Amino acid sequence: MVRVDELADSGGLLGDAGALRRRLAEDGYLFFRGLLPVAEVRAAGAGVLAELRRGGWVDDRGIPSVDRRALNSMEALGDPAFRAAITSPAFNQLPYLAPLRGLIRLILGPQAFSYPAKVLRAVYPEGPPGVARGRYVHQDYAVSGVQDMLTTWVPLMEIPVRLGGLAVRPGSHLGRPQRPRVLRRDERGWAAAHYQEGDALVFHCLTSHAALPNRGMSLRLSGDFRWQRPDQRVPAQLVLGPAGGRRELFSRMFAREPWWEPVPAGMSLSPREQLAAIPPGPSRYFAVHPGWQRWQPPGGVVH
Ligand SMILES: O=C(O)CCC(=O)C(=O)O
Repeated sequence: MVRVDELADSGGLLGDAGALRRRLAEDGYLFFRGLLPVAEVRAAGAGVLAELRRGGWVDDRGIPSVDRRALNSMEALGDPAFRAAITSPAFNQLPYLAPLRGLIRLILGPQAFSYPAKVLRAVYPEGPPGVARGRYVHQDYAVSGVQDMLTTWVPLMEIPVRLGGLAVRPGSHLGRPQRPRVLRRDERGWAAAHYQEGDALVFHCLTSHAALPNRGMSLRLSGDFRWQRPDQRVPAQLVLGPAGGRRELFSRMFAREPWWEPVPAGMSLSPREQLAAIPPGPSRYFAVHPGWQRWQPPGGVVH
């Protein structure tokens, strides 16, 4: 098992934009215990699990199927049960909940928005063949090509370290870009937590992170929700969906829900490969390592 340090809880900084930005600039991440209402997170997790159970991913006792249905989320999207889970209202609602949205807006600015494209992770206990992409040490700048994009990683169930939650490397946002590699067992300097429903981990797009191996007996369920300011270029696929629809992804399904908020009007959308091919510009929060001027997007998708 990888030995990890405990994430620092930034709950005491809630409401203080300056202090939150300073902590983010120092550590590259912010962690909050119990930020989100447990009932909403539990409903999202239960809804996701119910869909996956219907599709045979787990049995009635929650034991994962012997045949792994998918290693990564992209592959999982080919499965109707996973599609039902990722399009469920309770899961989609999470980034629109006021404690999370309000927190991110305090840090990024009042117009910051979450991409309608969200990532659901249903990670099987680790075993060959292959290693899930989330297990590679990587930085999310490759996902969007947007400087100062923030990722929020939200556990949809209790996730002890043994079940392979997310680890971040504090301070790594101040370093150079990393080549993707699977996090080694003997590495030091990483931090994670025994996550509970309601917790949220926020990290900067230059912060190195990787999922720990799932050495448990159940699927690990979590969601990634990403955020940016509208006055920067916006990756089209994260707003319109991977197939490049004409309208905001999910707007047809959820526009009438009381929690839905459309992305800001008049933004400038570009293909994300184009944005992610360019080195990041200056950050609003810290001095970017000059090594980023030689940034090359990783060959394969590793987030
Ligand atoms: O949860 C995982 O497996 C990986 C998450 C991740 O890489 C991310 O949120 O960017």
